[in-house]
Amino acid sequence: MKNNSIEEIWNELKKAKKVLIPLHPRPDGDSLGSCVAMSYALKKIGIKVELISKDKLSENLNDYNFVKEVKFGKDINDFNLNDFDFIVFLDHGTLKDYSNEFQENGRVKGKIINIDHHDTNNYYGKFNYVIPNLPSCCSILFNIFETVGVEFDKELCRRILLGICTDTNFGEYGDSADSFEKMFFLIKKGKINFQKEFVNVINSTPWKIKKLHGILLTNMEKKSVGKYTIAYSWATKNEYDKHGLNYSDVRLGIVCMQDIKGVDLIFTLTEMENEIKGSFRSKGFDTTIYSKEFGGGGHKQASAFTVDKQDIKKLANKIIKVIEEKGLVQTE
Ligand SMILES: [Mn+2]
Repeated sequence: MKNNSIEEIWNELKKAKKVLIPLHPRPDGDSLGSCVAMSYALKKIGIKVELISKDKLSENLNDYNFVKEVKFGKDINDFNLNDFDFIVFLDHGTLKDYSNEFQENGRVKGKIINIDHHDTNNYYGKFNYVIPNLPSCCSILFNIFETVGVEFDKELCRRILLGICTDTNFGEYGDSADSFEKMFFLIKKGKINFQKEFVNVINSTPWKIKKLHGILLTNMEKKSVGKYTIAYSWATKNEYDKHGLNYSDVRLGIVCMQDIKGVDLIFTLTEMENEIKGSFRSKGFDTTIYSKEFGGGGHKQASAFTVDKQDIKKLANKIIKVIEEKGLVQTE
């Protein structure tokens, strides 16, 4: 469980002719931002890049012009990996969403560069650079590009800024000093119209997400665990189907419950085609101790898991039981 140095990783990358960069499943703004930023920096030094995403982005992210560089609906297994010198995994806390065949292929492991900020990351790459106390993967890329002397032109600034803004909610979560320092630099250096290009785009909520919020707020219940209060809710496929949500949209559901006064921990369950997606959020308590119990992970303040389709209310009760057993553990 040891990191390689930034220089070591960059020197390896520089030798490459072609690399594959997959966005993570159900990609968010940090996944998109870090992948298009890395792709941009590599293309500038003459390296060919294949940028792919199995899943769609949430609707508001599609407004960014660099989205056109991503080939959607493509999986790693759609490519002959012999054609690539490296597969660069950015913002991937785990590879467990990829097929076993892919993970167990030793030849593939030798090609993996792992750059991430999830504390559940198990250093799955040949080359690893995992910094769990940085609040976004784009924050790590900022450090990498700064160290190796990549020029921060307007386009690179925009791409990195997207990941920082979305993963930290404009500097609110995690190491705010790190986020604000980098946001300040990027906005100034890139001469970016922050409100128009970032705040208004990221904060605009699509109709279908507002409808999902409505379902979640209606179903919401609360429960006392010791001296703490948890709030939770769920949305079944039946309830939201007519609004046409995709996997990436679902993660935006829980946002509507984050500001309830007197609530210490929240979770939502959303039924998908063949599985149920669970999300946890808390401002002061570790959520990963529960999500790990259901095969998931993420950050202490925000984590998620996916389980096979089952009765959604029974699942909610199972989760409450786990929370009662483990108790609430303060993050600091
Ligand atoms: Mn991230």
